[in-house]
Amino acid sequence: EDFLATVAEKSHGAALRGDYEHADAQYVVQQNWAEYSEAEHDLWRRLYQRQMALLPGRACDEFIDALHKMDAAAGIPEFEKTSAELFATTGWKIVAVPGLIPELTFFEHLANRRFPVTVWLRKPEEFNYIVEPDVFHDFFGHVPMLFNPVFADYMQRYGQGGLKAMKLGGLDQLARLYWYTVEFGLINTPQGMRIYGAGILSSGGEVEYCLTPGTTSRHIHLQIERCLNTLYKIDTYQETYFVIQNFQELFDGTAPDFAPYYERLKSAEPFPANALLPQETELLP
Ligand code: HBI
Ligand code: FE
Repeated sequence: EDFLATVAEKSHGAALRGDYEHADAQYVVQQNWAEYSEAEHDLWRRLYQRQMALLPGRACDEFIDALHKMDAAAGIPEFEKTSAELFATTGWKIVAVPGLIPELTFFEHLANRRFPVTVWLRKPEEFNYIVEPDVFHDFFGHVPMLFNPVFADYMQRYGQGGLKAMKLGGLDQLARLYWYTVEFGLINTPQGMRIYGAGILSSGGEVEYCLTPGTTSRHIHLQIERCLNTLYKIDTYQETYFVIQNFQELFDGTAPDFAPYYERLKSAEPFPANALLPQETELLP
């Protein structure tokens, strides 16, 4: 609801930043890597270094291992290079986009194993917080996880589900699943709870916050229908983190037909972002 509304507004707003007039029918543009300034490459390096000082021991191994294989430390990467490696690994490609694109186009890309990566980089004054995904959020936050075969399959299935949700009026619900998994998801591992959500992996403060015990935020095991019915906040740390045991659980959770979920939920009052239901127990980060 509010996030989706702002996506629409932001898509318009981003048009002011993005170069939509050179986009094709699927909003794909050239990255024009040679046009990035040295100052932008330097900002990228500072963002990268900040994250790499925080993520070891907090990001899941799948993210760290993939990132080490991508040479993304030296400056804003050339999408083509990583796209070829990604395609050879999980059949996904990177497509360059001017910024936020319409839901339908976004889902169509995911359903065809294409991940849209924004071409512009935030301004230095947006170092700590950005309202629209930029190249650092999309490339650093999202692309490494697409090297994991099971997560890659989940992302494609999410795209297919999005196309279906648009026909069934389930967009609001499905956006919550994206938000609480792809953007802000946590995963349990034998070494403890770890981060796989791009929104956290590409941010500063939330990396430590989400794994700090004793905060007011909930950590509960992901239950798909409950997640589809849980509101989220777009401009504060999350009040609930949904935790999975493994990526297979995500993939399996999206196997069933969601139509009955949408049917039940469209007349239901969504849970507030900080809800804890009677049968739920809090997991300790
Ligand atoms: N466009 N480029 C881009 N990146 C996104 O993450 C994105 C989008 N458009 C819509 C959107 N996300 C959300 O509405 C998803 O929940 C579909
Ligand atoms: Fe994102």
